[in-house]
Amino acid sequence: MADLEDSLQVIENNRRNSFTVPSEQLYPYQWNWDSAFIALGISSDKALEAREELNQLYESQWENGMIPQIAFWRDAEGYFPGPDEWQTGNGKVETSGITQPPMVVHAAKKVLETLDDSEFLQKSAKSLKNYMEWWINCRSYDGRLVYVRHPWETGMDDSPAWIKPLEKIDPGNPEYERKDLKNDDSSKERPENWDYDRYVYLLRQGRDYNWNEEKLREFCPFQVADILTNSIFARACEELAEIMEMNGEPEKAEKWRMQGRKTSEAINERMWSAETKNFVSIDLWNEEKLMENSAAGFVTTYAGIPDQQKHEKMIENLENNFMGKKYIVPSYVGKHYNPEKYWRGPIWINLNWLIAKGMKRTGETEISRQITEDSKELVETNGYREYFNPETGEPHGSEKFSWTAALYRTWLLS
Ligand code: 2M8
Repeated sequence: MADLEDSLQVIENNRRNSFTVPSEQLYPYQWNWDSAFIALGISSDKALEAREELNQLYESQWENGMIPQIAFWRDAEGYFPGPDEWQTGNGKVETSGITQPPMVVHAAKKVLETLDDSEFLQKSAKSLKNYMEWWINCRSYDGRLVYVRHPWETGMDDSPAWIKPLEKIDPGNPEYERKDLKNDDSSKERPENWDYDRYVYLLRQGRDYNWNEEKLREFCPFQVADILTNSIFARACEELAEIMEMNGEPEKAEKWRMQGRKTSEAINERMWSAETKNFVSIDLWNEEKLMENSAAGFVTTYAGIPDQQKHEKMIENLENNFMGKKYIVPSYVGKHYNPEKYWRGPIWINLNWLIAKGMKRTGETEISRQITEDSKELVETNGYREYFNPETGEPHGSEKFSWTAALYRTWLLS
């Protein structure tokens, strides 16, 4: 039976000293946005552990401000690519050389609402400001939209939106051994070798350029303004402003509020597709909109971005194309839809959480309620699994998956 105590148990069992692994089975290290969702899920009743989770994440931050996607705090078997492949870190810990969506700002704000802790406030303010500045300095051409240079940075690894930009890459025949294909199910559900060859190509290119962002801006073939990352970034700007206020820095707060507005405006101006009736990502090499109908577009509501007209069209798309399934919200609909394949259709609890929150923020309370109810039912019927088939509710991927347990708790606690 899923409940507050049981979900906490999942997280505690996945905790390794000061951080929590997404799941021991598949992902035995600390992941950036997973840790943020985990901290969020325990922020109100286990705030000290949530603080520890985030402090540990801050410890992995690079001198240039980037908080990496993975921090390899322990030796573990069973994950590719591990530290030997990335060959980088910050001197304290080996890490990957890329990042993930900046959910950590929201998580830190939540912990700061529960804990009166000036040391953690100062530490968060400094670390998060450096991280957000890194996005603008190293990952933006116009100071408004930010870009990613690896599908793993988006968190939605094999989203069909990445097919076109990845098609431009000829990876040759890279040698590597995948470790994620643990059984027949994962072989069917995880990304294809076609995708992995290109993931590895981009990783090795980053390594060859010594993770130098300026050089990679010149040469990296995958440079995408991802709609999910930009939406989370816009909201993170608002919340960093609040953290700056708490920390007695009103001028910096104003600067981040402005940044949030600038990013939101650019999203409305540049990332809307009238044809798809959704916000979409852009391939920055040729300014091409990546027209796939991904649930990532709905996350714009999480930052209150869509103007009225676009909002209405987008809800029409959501109702007509995403809500016909038994459970909502499938992560993608369209010609590459597969209800059991990783980020190509299954329901993910973190995406549902972001969309439910966004729908509430933008006045779509009934849709928000429905997403929340479906998500809870999926977990209560099938356990804290990594993803779910929207047509049958059948669970897939890792068992006892940390962010599923953590975000389920936020619904029980609200
Ligand atoms: C998945 O991504 C990793 C690479 O980062 C992988 O497939 O090996 C994604 O679902 C990502 O969003 C998530 O953070 C990570 C760990 O849960 O797994």
